[in-house]
Amino acid sequence: MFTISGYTPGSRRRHHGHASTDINAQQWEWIVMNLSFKTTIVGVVLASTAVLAAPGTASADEPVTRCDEGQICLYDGHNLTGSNLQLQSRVDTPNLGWAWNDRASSVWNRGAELVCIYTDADYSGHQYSIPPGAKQELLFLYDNAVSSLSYGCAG
Ligand SMILES: [Ca+2]
Repeated sequence: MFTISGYTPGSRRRHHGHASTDINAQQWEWIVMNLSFKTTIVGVVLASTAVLAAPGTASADEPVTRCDEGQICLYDGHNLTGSNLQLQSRVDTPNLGWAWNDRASSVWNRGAELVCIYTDADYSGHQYSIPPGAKQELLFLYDNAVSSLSYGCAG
């Protein structure tokens, strides 16, 4: 990465020795070490900047916990991990469809009202209500089982 043009260690310049500004082998080593030290520092600074920047910056390989305010989000994995599905909070969903039927393992209700999840389509089967703002783990009967969902639990 770092190159100093016009100078090569061990080249003929060193052997002439008449100019006091010539860089000897030891000095050259010091320069190289110093440069690589600085390079390392720059690398570390860049790395820590990247780590600090990560939480505020959505990137493609970040876990998908994203859920817009006002939405109801279903997650493929527990603890709001894996793929997610965002649903409009005021819309009832009688059937989650083939892609998300019996799939969710956690739910984040970012809507303003209670949300009910059901293990069968058309608001039947086991029912569980999730308060507004709650992040809900789906376990046992509810894990990989949710098939419909109603806003306000009126379904
Ligand atoms: Ca089901």
